[in-house]
Amino acid sequence: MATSLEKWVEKQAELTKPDKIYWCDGSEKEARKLIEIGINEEKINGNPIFSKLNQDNWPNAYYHRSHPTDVARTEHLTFVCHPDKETAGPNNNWMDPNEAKAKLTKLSDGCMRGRTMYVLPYTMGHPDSPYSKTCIQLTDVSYVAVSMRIMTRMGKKVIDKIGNSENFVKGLHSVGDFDQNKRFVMHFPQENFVWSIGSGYGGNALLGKKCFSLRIASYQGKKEGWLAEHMIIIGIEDPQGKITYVAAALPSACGKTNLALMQPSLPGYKIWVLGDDIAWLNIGEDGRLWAINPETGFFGVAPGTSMKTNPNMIRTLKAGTFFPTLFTNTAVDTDKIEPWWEGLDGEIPKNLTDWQGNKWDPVSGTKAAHPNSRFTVSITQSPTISKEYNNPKGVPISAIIFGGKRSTTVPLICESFNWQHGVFSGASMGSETTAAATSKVGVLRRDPMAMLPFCGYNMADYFKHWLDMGKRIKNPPSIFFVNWFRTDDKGKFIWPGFGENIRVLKWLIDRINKKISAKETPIGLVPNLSDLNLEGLNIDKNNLEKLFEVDSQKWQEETEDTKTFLEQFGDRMPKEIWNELSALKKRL
Ligand code: SAT
Ligand code: MN
Repeated sequence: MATSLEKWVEKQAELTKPDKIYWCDGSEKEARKLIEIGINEEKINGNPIFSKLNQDNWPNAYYHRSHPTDVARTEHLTFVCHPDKETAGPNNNWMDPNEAKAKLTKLSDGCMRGRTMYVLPYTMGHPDSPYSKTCIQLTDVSYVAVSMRIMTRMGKKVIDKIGNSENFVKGLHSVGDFDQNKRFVMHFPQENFVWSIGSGYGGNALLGKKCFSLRIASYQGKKEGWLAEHMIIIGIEDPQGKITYVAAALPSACGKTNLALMQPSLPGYKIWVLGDDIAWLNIGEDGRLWAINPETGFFGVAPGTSMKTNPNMIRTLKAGTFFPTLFTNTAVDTDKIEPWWEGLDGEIPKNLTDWQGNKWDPVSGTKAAHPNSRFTVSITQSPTISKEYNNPKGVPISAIIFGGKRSTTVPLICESFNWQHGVFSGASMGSETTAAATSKVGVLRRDPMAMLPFCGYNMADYFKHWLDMGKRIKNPPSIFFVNWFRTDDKGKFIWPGFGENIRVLKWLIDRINKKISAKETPIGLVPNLSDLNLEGLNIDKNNLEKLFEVDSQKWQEETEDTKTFLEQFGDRMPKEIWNELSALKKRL
């Protein structure tokens, strides 16, 4: 007798009509075979899916060039299909589930013809974790199968675990014919189901990532009493060897990965990485908040990554284990057959092919690597992986950091007065947009908790859930706000960032440990300059003050913008959030 899982796969195959169905076992041998298939058989736009890079300098590394229209998340084609529109909220595109399915059924009819359907069994989270989830994704491209094997815990055991139950998260993915007009990423939270067609790009196609671990999982968390967040997880070790665990939310392409792999500039400090993108936060038996990273890899932005900005990431990329390392839409040095991107160390190679496969002309003014070109690499290759990484329980979180990319207004760091105030600060956070999504870059948008594109339900209910969680956590973490991106009169970043950010984290740890006081401002607590270790930095006094300046006029404008944003949610917005806004206005 076929299991529920087998029946489900069969049913999807009847619709999509692949030539073959291949059940992945997650083995190393299989990954090699999939890469071979990507090199020799499958094609995108007439090009092979993978090509081999220089194995001496970049061990086990492969190059992938996407369809030229398929380079980032497509938020306008991403839908959350609750039965009613209000549950999806103004923060999501909504379509009636039946209508969405009818639409996708039509588009999917025969979409895998001539291709192989790969069945990917995986868990998000350690299989022994009480917080992990069991999942199946179907896909018709080796690139996605290999990427999922890096990013998740994939293996045959998952199939045994599912047995004949229906209790697994389902993902159906096909690249279709890459037609943007037939591209959709549809979520069905009531059914734990994601259906994606027309794109092979990470956030649209690796369905365990944003689609499940944030959009669907955030809704599960709301029902089950936990949080799925767009956060890194790190352990900060001080010179005495004490490790403080912190989770931090920043919008896509705002330096999360750099923070997660930071090589601190202050002697004696170390940063241990547990995750660079997603955290699942549960309340432990001890009344503290515990975090696990559901993923097992980094899908990071390549441009700007170098031995100067993120040495630990370069080491990770070059570590070469049995996991392949993928580079997508970077440029390629055609002499050395190596990946290249703007900001990489060393001289610009003489002969480069750009991300679209054309010979690159340095005076053309174009970028050789796509600004959202990416690497996919196993976290296990990181020299700074935390010893707690595989702990099924996760790690206890002492602080939550929210951050955005703001050239003005927002100070380098600011501590919230309490949980409710912190939730309000997170809810009102704004950030300048980046190349991680296909929209205009550099405009300010409100991006609460860096979750605007990823919250799978009405954000008013989400804020309420955060407030409720706060009441249930006996020892809630302190909440902080950071902004590495404030600029001077000439438009240059004031704060050096990267490894120097440890100075900001040190202040945060000193605050948690109640070692120092702080200066009260209308928006929260900022450092007394004397408590910050600024030794060896060369920032002029004016600019230094600017880093912590809270300009009343600018903040009044900020509250107006926040008010307009929050008003979209109407009566559903918890009154605590409005109370915090009024209190802030009064303090200003
Ligand atoms: O959405 S992705 O996972 O592809 C990357 C990001 O935007 O954070
Ligand atoms: Mn992200």
